[in-house]
Amino acid sequence: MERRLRVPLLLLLVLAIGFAIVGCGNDKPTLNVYNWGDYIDPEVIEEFEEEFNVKVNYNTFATNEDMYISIAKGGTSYDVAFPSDYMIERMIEEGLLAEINKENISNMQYVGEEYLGLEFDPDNKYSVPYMWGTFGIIYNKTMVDDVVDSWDILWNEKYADQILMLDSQRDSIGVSLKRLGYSLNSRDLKELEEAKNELIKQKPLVYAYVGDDVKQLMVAEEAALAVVWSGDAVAMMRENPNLEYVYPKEGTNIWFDNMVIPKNAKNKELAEKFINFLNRPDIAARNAEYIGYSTPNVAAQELLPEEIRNSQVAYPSKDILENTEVFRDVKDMLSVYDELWFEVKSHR
Ligand code: N2P
Repeated sequence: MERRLRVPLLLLLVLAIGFAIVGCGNDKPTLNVYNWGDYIDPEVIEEFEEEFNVKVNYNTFATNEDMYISIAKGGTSYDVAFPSDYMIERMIEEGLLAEINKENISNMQYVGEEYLGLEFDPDNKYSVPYMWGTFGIIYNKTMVDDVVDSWDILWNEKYADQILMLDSQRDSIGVSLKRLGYSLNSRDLKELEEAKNELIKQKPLVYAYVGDDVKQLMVAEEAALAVVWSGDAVAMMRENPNLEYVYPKEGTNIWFDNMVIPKNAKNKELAEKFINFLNRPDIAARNAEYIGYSTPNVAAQELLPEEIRNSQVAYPSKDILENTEVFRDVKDMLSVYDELWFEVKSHR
C-alpha cells in the first residue's frame, strides 16, 4: 500500500470504531422501563421521548412474580417498574426499591387521597400511583343463561371448557379463597388446602389459564366466562357489547399498581421525570382511556368521557368497594402459596 494512503485509512478506521462505540452518534440518555403488557398508550412513550429528548427502552412482564424475579435476580437494571401493592410491600421489605424524591413529582398533587398512604407503602416513600382496579367475572350474555353473581359459576360443569382463569397465582388462589368465604390473604393452612383442592377440582372445566390473551379470546367469543382485571373488562366491553362484568357477591380484590424505582436504577433522575409525566392530568387521562384502566389521578378523571367516569366497572361506587380486599405480602407463607399454585398448575 502506498504510504500516503495509509494515514487516511487509519483515520477512517478510528472514526468507524468511535461511531460504533457511541451508537452512531446516538448518545441520548436512555430510560429502562418495565411494565405489564398492554398497559400504556404507545404514543405516550413517544411523546415523552420527544419532549425530553431521550430514548425509552420498554420491556413487559405478565405477572408480579415474573417481574420480581427479573428485578431481584436478573441482570438488567430497570429505572421504572410497575408492581402491585403486595409486591411493592415485599420489594420494600427486601430493600429492592429506591426512595422517590417527591420534590420531583409535582403532579402527585393530582392523585386522589384514597390512593395514597395505603398499607403497602404508608408514606408513599417508594411508590407513586399509576392505575388501580378490581378483578371480577366477565361473561358473554349470549352464552351464559344462569344468573352470574357468585364465583360458584366458575365451578359449574355446564360451562366446561368455556371458562378462563388468570395465570397469576395470587389472583387465582384469591378467587378460590373468596368463593369459600375466606380472606384472600389467608394464612390458615386448612383454608389454603381447601382452596387448592377446589382449584384442582375446577381444572377440568378450565379452557385455559390466561394473561393478556384473555381479551382476544373473550371478544372473539371463544369462551363464555373469565376472571379479568377491571380495566381489561372495560377494553373488552368496548369491542363486544355481549360482554358484561360482575362483582361476585362473596367479595373481590381491589388492587393498586404503582410506579417504583428499583434500587439499582441507572437513571433515577429521568425515572422521576417519567413518573411525573405519567401523572400529568392530560397524559394520565389519555393513557387511562386508551388502555381501559382506572386512573387514580382525579384531575385526569375529570377529563374522561362521561360514560367512563360513570362506569361501575372502572369507577365502582362505595358499596361495591366495601366488599373488596387488598392483597398483602404473605411473607413467611409465600412458600405455601408457591407450592399450592405449582400443584394446581402441574396437576393432570
Ligand atoms: C394489564 C395488566 C394490568 C395489571 N395488561 C393488573 N394489576
